[in-house]
Amino acid sequence: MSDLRVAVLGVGVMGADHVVRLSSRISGARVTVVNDYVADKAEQLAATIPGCRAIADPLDAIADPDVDAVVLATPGPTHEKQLLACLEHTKPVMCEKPLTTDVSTALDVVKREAELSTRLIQVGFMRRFDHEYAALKALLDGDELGLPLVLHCAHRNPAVPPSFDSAMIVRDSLVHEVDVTRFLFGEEIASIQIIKPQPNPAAPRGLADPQIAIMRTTSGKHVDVELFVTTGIAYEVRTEVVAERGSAMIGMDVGLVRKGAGGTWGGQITPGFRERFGQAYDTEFQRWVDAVHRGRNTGDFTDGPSAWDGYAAAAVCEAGVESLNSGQPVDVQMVDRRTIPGA
Ligand code: ISE
Repeated sequence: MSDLRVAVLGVGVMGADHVVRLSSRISGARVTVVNDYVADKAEQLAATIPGCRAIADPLDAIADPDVDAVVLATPGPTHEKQLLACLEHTKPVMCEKPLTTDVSTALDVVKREAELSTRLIQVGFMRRFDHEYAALKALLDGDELGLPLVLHCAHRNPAVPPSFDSAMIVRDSLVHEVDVTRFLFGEEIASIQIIKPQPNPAAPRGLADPQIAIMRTTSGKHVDVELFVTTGIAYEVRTEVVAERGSAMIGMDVGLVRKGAGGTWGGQITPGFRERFGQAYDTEFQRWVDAVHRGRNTGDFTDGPSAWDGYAAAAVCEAGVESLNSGQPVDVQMVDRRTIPGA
């Protein structure tokens, strides 16, 4: 079987990571094209990968005959056009979140893909591929814990870029817990409220950080998430499910525990999401590449979160941003999936 020829669009931190991943750790694929709005960056990166070229226009990169599949790590506002181009050329695409930046364009993408009666779009919610999340999901799918009732989460970043605003804490950070909730519980989120406690004095002026998100699923399960993106410490993502017959927690950072001089003991917290979820990204990409190879026979070029999952997350985040401004609980507005055959 010949290697999948992949174009990586957007080679900032995440995209450049994916280029390295596809070129060194993933089997069955190689990067043949890179693109970035900073042309020099793409050209310099291409020069380090045998058989890889930089193409200046993202739509030309998608259409290129030397490209079988596409990775989008470009800024969110460019996704809609690029996803539609992938659909037009029938090229499988792994799209980093967000699917698109608003609910109506996300729904449009879902409908356009459904019209093709094939699955080409996978959304990069990588936590579903993390060993700990996968173990938690397996536990919940068995019947040992009984009915899950409550989900408690903490999502802490050491720092965020200066461009990060209060709404991005919802759209860029909380979006992962939105997907985790839908993944673990297998149901949609019906309402969301964002509470703004006293802000961290060390946070940039005007940034509402920390935030507490309270969500309710359609069957009435409760989810709370502490979001705190300027801790100055390290990267912490903890998730605890409380169920009918017990509870389970992941994200304790319990790797190597050392006991040492001075009667101290302790270990290491991961510095950032690329380290914490490195294994998840690798697994996600290997499974995606394998699915794209299989897709020629199955018509499904994905193995993970779909365009619908991207749309559902956008709908919850939209309601979350409304609540961030009003302080009130907001109902999530979503179309009924059954009205879009094939979605
Ligand atoms: C970032 O964009 C990510 O996607 C990380 O996974 C998340 O933990 C972080 O909060 C976001 O800013």
